[in-house]
Amino acid sequence: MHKLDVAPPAEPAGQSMRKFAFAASDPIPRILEVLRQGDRFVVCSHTQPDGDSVGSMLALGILLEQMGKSVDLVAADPIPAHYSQLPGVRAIAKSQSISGTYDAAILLECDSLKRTRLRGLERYYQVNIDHHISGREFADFNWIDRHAVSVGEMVYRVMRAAGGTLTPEMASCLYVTVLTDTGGFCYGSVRESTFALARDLVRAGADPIGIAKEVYFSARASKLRILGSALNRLTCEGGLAWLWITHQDMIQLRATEEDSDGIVNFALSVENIEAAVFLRELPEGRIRLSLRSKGAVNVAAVAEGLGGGGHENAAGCTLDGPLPRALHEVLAHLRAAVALLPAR
Ligand SMILES: [Mn+2]
Repeated sequence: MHKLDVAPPAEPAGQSMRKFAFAASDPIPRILEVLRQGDRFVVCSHTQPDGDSVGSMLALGILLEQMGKSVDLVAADPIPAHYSQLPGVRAIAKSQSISGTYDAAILLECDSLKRTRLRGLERYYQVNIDHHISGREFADFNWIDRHAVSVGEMVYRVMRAAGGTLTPEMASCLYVTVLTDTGGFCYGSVRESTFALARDLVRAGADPIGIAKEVYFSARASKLRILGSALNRLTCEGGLAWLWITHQDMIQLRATEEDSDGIVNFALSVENIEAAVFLRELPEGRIRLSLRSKGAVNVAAVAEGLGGGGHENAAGCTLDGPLPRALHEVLAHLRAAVALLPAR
């Protein structure tokens, strides 16, 4: 992979050099036209990258290299530890801005340029590849497939259409996208074709056991201890579940912010719960809230009402402390949202 800012000196830096002309109207042939017509690409995804963002960036990077293109992979945040063993992961540059010369910027699983927290992207021809319900057509070219289990599945389809080679490295990266975005083949858009895809990836060299071990069975002990603190406080009432950790807990258990990722999902996993909230006291005393719902409650609307945002089923916001006050405030909003649901 090329390093950032290695633009050829003959051309002005920091802009897209090409205009793309399309013969096809289907998204995959059009994406292929962009990839074939361009020479230099930058591939980005969202902040706090997850398995789909990391895996799909890496797989698309491998495909572009197979096509003889130059590609930079850039993320604004560090790659979480459980994806650090993925092939080629060190090629992902951590940066806050993009300034090289590229024919196009390819944005994976983002609903806006802002979602990347990378400055400078507006100068480039933008390709948006996403599979979220909340996906938005913000780019020059948009391909949103809400039935795809992961953006990795979409990259896989591009790879097949391009006549690329499914190497063991690419297969491993794509397998991670499918595994994590379906919660281990449990949810999302899982269907028969998902298993056909997984089979193809395993046949090409992805190691399902090794990958599952990295992703699900390599947690730091501090992650489980902080989870334990939160679970001890789990409270369920009227379709809502909530739990929290204090800054003091974080210090005592030597837990990191990454250790607290995903705690909210345990609250949501309780039977008869419609929505869950996890509160984490920040060092400066403000409170970070993660909201989740199983579908009926629009937690994005709740978060927006509190100055935050997100997706219908996964959202967040930051409130002033102290913690009991923030809890009281979010519960008032959530109870109002649950009260609007049809009787169960
Ligand atoms: Mn995804």
